Amino acid sequence: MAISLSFFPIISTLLLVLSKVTEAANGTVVYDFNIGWVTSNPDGAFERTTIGINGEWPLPIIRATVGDQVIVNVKNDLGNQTTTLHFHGLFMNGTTEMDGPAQVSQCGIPPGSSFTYNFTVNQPGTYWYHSHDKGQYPDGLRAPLIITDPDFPYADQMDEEIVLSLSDWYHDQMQVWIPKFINKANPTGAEPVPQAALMNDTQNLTVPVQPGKTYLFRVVNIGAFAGQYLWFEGHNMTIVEVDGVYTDPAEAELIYIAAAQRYSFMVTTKNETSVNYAIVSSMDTSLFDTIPDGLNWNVTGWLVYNDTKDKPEPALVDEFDDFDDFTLTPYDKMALLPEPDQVVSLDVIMDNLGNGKPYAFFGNVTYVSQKVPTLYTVMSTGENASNPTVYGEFSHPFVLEHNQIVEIVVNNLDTGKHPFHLHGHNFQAIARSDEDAGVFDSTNSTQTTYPAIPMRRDTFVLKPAGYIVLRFQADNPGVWLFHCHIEWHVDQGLIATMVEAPLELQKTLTIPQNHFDACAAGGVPYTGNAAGNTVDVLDLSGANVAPKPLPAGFTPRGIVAMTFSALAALLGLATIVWYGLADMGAATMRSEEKRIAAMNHETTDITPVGGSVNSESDEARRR
Ligand SMILES: *[C@@H]1O[C@H](CO)[C@@H](O)[C@H](O)[C@H]1NC(C)=O
Ligand SMILES: *[C@@H]1O[C@H](CO)[C@@H](O)[C@H](O)[C@H]1NC(C)=O
Ligand SMILES: *[C@@H]1O[C@H](CO)[C@@H](O)[C@H](O)[C@H]1NC(C)=O
Ligand SMILES: *[C@@H]1O[C@H](CO)[C@@H](O)[C@H](O)[C@H]1NC(C)=O
Ligand SMILES: *[C@@H]1O[C@H](CO)[C@@H](O)[C@H](O)[C@H]1NC(C)=O
Ligand SMILES: *[C@@H]1O[C@H](CO)[C@@H](O)[C@H](O)[C@H]1NC(C)=O
Ligand SMILES: *[C@@H]1O[C@H](CO)[C@@H](O)[C@H](O)[C@H]1NC(C)=O
Ligand SMILES: *[C@@H]1O[C@H](CO)[C@@H](O)[C@H](O)[C@H]1NC(C)=O
Ligand SMILES: *[C@@H]1O[C@H](CO)[C@@H](O)[C@H](O)[C@H]1NC(C)=O
Ligand SMILES: *[C@@H]1O[C@H](CO)[C@@H](O)[C@H](O)[C@H]1NC(C)=O
Ligand SMILES: *[C@@H]1O[C@H](CO)[C@@H](O)[C@H](O)[C@H]1NC(C)=O
Ligand SMILES: *[C@@H]1O[C@H](CO)[C@@H](O)[C@H](O)[C@H]1NC(C)=O
Ligand SMILES: [Cu+2]
Repeated sequence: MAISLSFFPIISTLLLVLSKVTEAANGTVVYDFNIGWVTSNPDGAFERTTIGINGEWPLPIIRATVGDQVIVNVKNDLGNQTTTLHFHGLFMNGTTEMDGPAQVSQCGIPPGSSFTYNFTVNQPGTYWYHSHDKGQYPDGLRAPLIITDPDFPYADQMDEEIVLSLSDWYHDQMQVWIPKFINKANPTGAEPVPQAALMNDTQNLTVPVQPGKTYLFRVVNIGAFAGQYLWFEGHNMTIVEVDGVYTDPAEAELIYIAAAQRYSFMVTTKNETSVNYAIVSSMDTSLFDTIPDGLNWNVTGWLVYNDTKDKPEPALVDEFDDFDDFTLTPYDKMALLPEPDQVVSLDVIMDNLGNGKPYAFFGNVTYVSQKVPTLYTVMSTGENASNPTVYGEFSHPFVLEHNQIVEIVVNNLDTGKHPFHLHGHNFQAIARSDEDAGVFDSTNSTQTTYPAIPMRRDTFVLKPAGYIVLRFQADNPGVWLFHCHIEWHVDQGLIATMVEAPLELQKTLTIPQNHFDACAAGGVPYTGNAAGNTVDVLDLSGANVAPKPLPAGFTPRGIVAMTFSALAALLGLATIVWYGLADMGAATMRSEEKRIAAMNHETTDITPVGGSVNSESDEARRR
């Protein structure tokens, strides 16, 4: 894989020429990104159209030093899709308008338009940037972002730094997948299974190492869906950072890195160079409803001590005994936050709506993007900005008061794992149940006995049919999403919106003109409530809403799944591979849809798979 050399940032150090005092001279790092289509073939199996930057893919790593001003000038050259960039894990403290999610803190940048991200980085460590629009980043628009720390506490224990990304990889574009996935023909919501796993956007990666040295690996899972088990044969890892939070050193043989998570760890090489060692990353197949024939869910690389020697095949691992991140201790020893002022309790539910398509819900609400970006609603609704109503029911808003202690409880009523991510903050992860523990019981003292020094990060895995409890302080006025970082589940609506200190924001924030220009160029309103009503902001008529649910009493997913199994059995299919259904013939689809229509008391509306099945709200939800 060619790695582009054409992206060296223009680093202009602001020399304090006029002053004889040598204050910290912080730099400005400028990146000019033309985002456009290129082709790539990272798994060597299929060349596909991919989103590149300045004509290249893999994408450049964004690098800066703590204290720097980072400016990313984006020009959208995609021609046929809007785009945005989110800088995952950066708090954007004081610059929530730079956070990136489309229809949340900005409008999607329309083709042909430009947009400037401008923010100061005060957090050291390992991050990444990615599109936060239309489920788009798995098409290639994702890469690491590294903030160097002159005061890195483990600097004296390491020799060299190595950035390593892990990813899943799909051969089709998201705009092809999403309508097939959120489709009546896929009632169980089986997520598309990736075609390959990648290490640094390639396979068979070689990592040249020297004996007797300690390398700091900064690993980022930039994938769309799959968590990855990672191990280095013959070497242990000493974890020192998770998601930008330094930790006390913790030794691990094998770690699990969910989509969007980051780990930094030190690996000390051996003193002799006669053998090379495999590095293996294995996609978590428990997330996949089916394992297609021929799928290799592993990707291998090597620590190469001597490139004239063999690169050995990795030994098989029977069971993954992965390190438990809940046991980590932050290096700064920040204590458990006090009892919460506000508790946000969210139940994860995967279910169908009346249109027969599969969605994801917090409680009874599946997220739908609103007509006006939520932040712009904050800025244009005056005192009503404290009233969640103005943001529209389907942005699933929670208004947080400035500096409140907030606790988020997430109960998993689904049987899959979900890596939950909060924008704008790290949270303390104060409880995580095992699989199948059921819902959190705040009256049970065993469950509410929290660590005195909880681990913190920005993306944390919720186990199947279990719960997590998170705490943070609302000390960062802004509009921040809380969502599962499996991109399919984002597309299905597994998102809530934290509107933090809106009245504070009105006092302090200025939205740059080029942000509004992007809205205007795309014909997107940028004042008023979620529905674009500027006169009566409590009147939400016309706001984007989810499709109607099935009538009460039905358990649609069960019925649909049953109907489907029966049909499948009739057709003599051994297994249901949903994306194969496109070829199953219209007759089958029709019976299933009639059944749903009957339940709905609606007229049958039969649309071929992959055809024009997107309702307006499906379109709206694809951010
Ligand atoms: C990596 O090596 C394996 C085994 O030789 C091969 O099947 C695969 O295509 C290689 N991948 C790339 C991207 O070259
Ligand atoms: C430079 O960055 C450091 C670290 O974030 C910060 O403490 C300091 O205030 C910054 N100095 C200036 C002049 O902005
Ligand atoms: C957008 O353009 C790219 C590059 O030509 C193409 O591969 C893709 O199919 C188009 N996508 C849509 C949704 O039109
Ligand atoms: C970036 O933001 C800083 C601080 O608000 C401002 O001084 C500077 O002019 C901005 N730069 C650009 C290119 O927008
Ligand atoms: C991964 O790619 C980046 C450039 O994109 C490079 O800096 C880094 O060294 C690579 N990592 C390894 C382990 O080769
Ligand atoms: C790795 O750690 C495990 C458990 O702590 C230990 O048994 C093993 O010997 C270590 N391996 C190496 C190569 O240091
Ligand atoms: C390598 O050699 C150094 C210096 O002799 C020694 O301190 C260290 O323990 C050795 N490391 C290993 C992995 O054997
Ligand atoms: C690498 O292996 C070759 C052949 O086995 C040997 O000649 C050479 O000295 C080795 N180099 C190192 C650095 O160990
Ligand atoms: C991937 O690696 C795991 C762990 O060693 C192994 O059990 C599995 O068989 C491998 N899968 C493939 C397709 O090689
Ligand atoms: C969700 O439940 C609440 C409380 O029962 C209700 O007010 C609201 O209308 C429901 N929303 C949806 C979308 O069903
Ligand atoms: C309290 O929680 C613990 C741990 O989940 C559980 O084992 C226990 O049964 C619960 N006690 C009650 C009274 O529910
Ligand atoms: C944001 O900045 C304010 C003021 O400097 C500070 O009190 C607060 O802790 C910061 N919050 C975060 C999440 O960085
Ligand atoms: Cu999820």
